[in-house]
Amino acid sequence: MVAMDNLQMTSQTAQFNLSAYLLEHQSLVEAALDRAISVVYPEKIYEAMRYSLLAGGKRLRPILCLATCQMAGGTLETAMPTACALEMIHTMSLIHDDLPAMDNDDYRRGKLTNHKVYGEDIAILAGDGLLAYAFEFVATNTFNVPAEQVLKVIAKLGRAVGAAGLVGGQVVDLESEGKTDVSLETLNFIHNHKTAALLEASVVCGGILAGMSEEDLQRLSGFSQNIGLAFQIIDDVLDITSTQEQLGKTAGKDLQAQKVTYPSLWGIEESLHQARQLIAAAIAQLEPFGDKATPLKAIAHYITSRTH
Ligand code: GRG
Repeated sequence: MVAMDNLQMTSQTAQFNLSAYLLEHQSLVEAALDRAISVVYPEKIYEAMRYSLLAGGKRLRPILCLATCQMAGGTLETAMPTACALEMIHTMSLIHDDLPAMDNDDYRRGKLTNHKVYGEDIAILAGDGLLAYAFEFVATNTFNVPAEQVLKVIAKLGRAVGAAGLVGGQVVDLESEGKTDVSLETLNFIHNHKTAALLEASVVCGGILAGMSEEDLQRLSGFSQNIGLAFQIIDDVLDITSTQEQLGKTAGKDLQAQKVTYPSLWGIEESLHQARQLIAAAIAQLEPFGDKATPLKAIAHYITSRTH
């Protein structure tokens, strides 16, 4: 188990009931995702899309989007379509990542992976269907926001997903497979793109929807890039220290594949130290937002104390 983050928390953050906040927002997101996709002809593809989308997960990306929009004075309703789209994009990336041509995993979120249930052909198409629908969903379901801001959100999501984001990170990850001399710079490139890019888009899109200034969006971008990298460092540590039951996916995969990870470069203690430093730097970016930033600060602390 990862040691509890020992950063000094403000009394406001310490009093905040993060568990209740996460549960409440998770259940709103679950309901919105359930409503977003219904099963029509050809049923098989909609069932495959829903199978992975509704398989649980922490819903961290949608919650970050909702929390940021609320911090900036926006409503949950304004941000919910984008929050759902973020989860659709994240889920499709997991479906494709688990395919035999990529990570070849049998379990995800405690269930058989999409291709194990529906076959590789349908799993690829379920990912494609979720990706396309994510953009359609933002464009057709976001109300009471100027079209220019919705366009900015769509552009931000597109950049986070494509070769400048997740896809680019995955390519360098694939190229690094089997190599033992992967540099810290390359490892940072992989995770800034594979993991941090979508977390950054989650936070920044919440701010865009609420009409935040460019200066504030820059702060949020700094905050989320730092929490993104910290999240991945902890992910690497958990791969070593947790069980399959805790993770909901195969544990110890990185060690088995002799993959270069943060703990393989730094060791576990130093990895935890680096993650805490990134969280401290992230939280410093939120200071101008005062107490309104309490949920985002608490989520940042949670990243280093989570066990799955
Ligand atoms: C995006 C077009 C497109 C294609 C996919 C396969 C691929 C390209 C990218 C891989 C992206 C990937 C799997 C990154 C890992 C991100 C990560 C840390 C996942 C785990 O996130 P959690 O812990 O998972 O938030 P839950 O299940 O809780 O949602």
